[in-house]
Amino acid sequence: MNRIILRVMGGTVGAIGLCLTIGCTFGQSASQMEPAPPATPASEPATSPQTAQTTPTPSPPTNSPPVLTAGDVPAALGIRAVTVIAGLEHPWGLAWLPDGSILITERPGRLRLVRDGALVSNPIAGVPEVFAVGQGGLMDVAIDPNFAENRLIYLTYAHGTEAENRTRVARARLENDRLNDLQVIFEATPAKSGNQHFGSRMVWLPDGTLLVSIGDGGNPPLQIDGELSRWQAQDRQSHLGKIVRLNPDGSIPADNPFVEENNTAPAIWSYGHRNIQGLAIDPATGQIWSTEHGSRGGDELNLIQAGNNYGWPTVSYSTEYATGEPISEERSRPGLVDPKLVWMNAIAPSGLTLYRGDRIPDWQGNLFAGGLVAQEVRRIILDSRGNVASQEAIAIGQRVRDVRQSPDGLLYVITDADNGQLIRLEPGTE
Ligand SMILES: [Ca+2]
Repeated sequence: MNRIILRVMGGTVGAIGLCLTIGCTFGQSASQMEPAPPATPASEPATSPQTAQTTPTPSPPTNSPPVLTAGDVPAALGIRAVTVIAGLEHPWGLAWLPDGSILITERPGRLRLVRDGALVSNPIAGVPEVFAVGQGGLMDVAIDPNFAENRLIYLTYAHGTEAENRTRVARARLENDRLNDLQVIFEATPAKSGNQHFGSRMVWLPDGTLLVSIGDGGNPPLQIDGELSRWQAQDRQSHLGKIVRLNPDGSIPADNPFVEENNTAPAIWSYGHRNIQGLAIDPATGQIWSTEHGSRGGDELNLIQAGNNYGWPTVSYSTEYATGEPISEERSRPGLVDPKLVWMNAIAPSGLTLYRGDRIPDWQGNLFAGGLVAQEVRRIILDSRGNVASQEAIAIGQRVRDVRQSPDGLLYVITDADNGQLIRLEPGTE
């Protein structure tokens, strides 16, 4: 890992300069820099859908080199974490209903309801059967923008077997605490083996279409069609390693970026992704942000625009779990979009939210990224051009699976554990 860091320092002076201005620490101990690779590569991760309130007017992306960061960042001050609910089994995603109650998925395959501040003891009935192994299971939950009229909710989940599985999206009507009229609206193609990289975050665009992240199929030695599964991310006939954009019934929007091209899956919105588990929209600007796991190190924050190629695995800052060798000798290439931020040692980014609440004015327009390995929420402060200016850490002390803004303008976190928690972040000390 030292070798990798040195190469960064030797080759990306501009980025280091930026990094120094935000207090990145390249001098930490080897143990800090090189977290042991998890037996099941770590962490995977997350986000739930938010509905934008305004017409998007994204500012043009800038081409600054990514900010590279490693090690600790300053602690956020004046924020306390309050446990609201405990006893959730590996919760993965959450979404608020119009009445203020909260739907929370549990990865083993249950959909829970928090009503009036208490966990309803019986799970919601009617959830589809899921492939609940490794990183797979019941994943994200999203509420239809017209939920008040149609009662529709959307679920992402892993479906199939160890030998052959896919990320699916289904929708159903939530009526009297059960799901009715369940309908599978999307299934990623091709099928893959193993139990890694299901992606699965959902975000609504202001035009009523749905973005869904799909993972690349898994780490070596997993293969699809005779090559490493990770290369699916560069195959535009495959849904793996992509963000797809769907109409609410699963049909393909006529203005998706590749609908006119031959030999390209028309659902694709962006590609070259490894495993996006954080996906968020800025309701003020319509900008779409994502976080994705690198292999070993090299986790990324990206600003997503339709039709772009985000590079995996052609270019990457991360290294192989098994050998520590670079995934690629190249970290950037013309035509491939660079990340905005690279966590050189993994935080294992999970859920992502762009804060537009009014309870904590200092947080306006900041990104909040959960970290599974980091066991914290990273506050990411953007400058007026949408580039990363600085970061702070809100310690949680547990693997953070998702972070969302609540309707009342605070942030809520769920933690990835047998006894997972729903935690509220609010102004205060102690
Ligand atoms: Ca990338």
